[in-house]
Amino acid sequence: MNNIKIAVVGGVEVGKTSLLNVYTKSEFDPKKQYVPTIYDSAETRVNIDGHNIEVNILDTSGSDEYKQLRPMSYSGVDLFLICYSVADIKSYEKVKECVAEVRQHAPNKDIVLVGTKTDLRDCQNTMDRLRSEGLIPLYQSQGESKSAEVHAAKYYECSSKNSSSVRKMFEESIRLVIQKHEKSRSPQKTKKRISFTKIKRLSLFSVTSEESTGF
Ligand SMILES: Nc1nc2c(ncn2[C@@H]2O[C@H](COP(=O)(O)OP(=O)(O)OP(=O)(O)O)[C@@H](O)[C@H]2O)c(=O)[nH]1
Ligand SMILES: [Mg+2]
Repeated sequence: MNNIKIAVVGGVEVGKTSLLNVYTKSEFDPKKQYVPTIYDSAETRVNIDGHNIEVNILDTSGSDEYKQLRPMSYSGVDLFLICYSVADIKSYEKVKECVAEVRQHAPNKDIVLVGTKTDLRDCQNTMDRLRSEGLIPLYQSQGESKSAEVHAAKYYECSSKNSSSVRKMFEESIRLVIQKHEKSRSPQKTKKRISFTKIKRLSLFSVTSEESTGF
């Protein structure tokens, strides 16, 4: 396996582009003006467990304006990172919708759920804003339960602002793709043959037992 394609999907402003920038360019500038994405991509080369792999990462728009356009880039994607911000309940509630969209176009591909902006749990302004709305940030247990609910392969939390866990999240996701690919290439024929023989033996047994009981 030489190439892997990953798509980053999720609500508006959850930090998808920032994840890409931190991972591929080690770049995060909190003063940089937010620019909504329509469609973008980035490449990087990694060596994981001895595999030298070119990773193509697709950056999608979180806006519903591009609902029709977004899935056009899903072809050939190996894994989807579905992102929500831990300081944005709406983006958390949108996860199911994002998963449904992805599953409709790529039903057999793995999904990894990513809780972004974890630094905001320690940000006084964010905490005050959430409190004024009668809210609190989303915690790890809520991410994990959402992950189980949507049958994601994994759940990760990270912060682009302090670079926490971004690399780990991408590398573990790439590892998932490699492992799935290797599993699909490993010989399953012996297993299948054994189970076929077993079925034959079982059906012979049922015929014999039916005959012996006189039916
Ligand atoms: N505090 C904090 N802010 C972040 C983090 N990641 C992104 N941001 C900020 O959140 C805003 C949106 O980030 P983007 O990465 O552009 O979000 P996006 O999901 O790509 O947005 P769309 O392209 O519109 O869907 C920007 O102002 C970023 O600086 C993070 O980890 N922590
Ligand atoms: Mg973006």
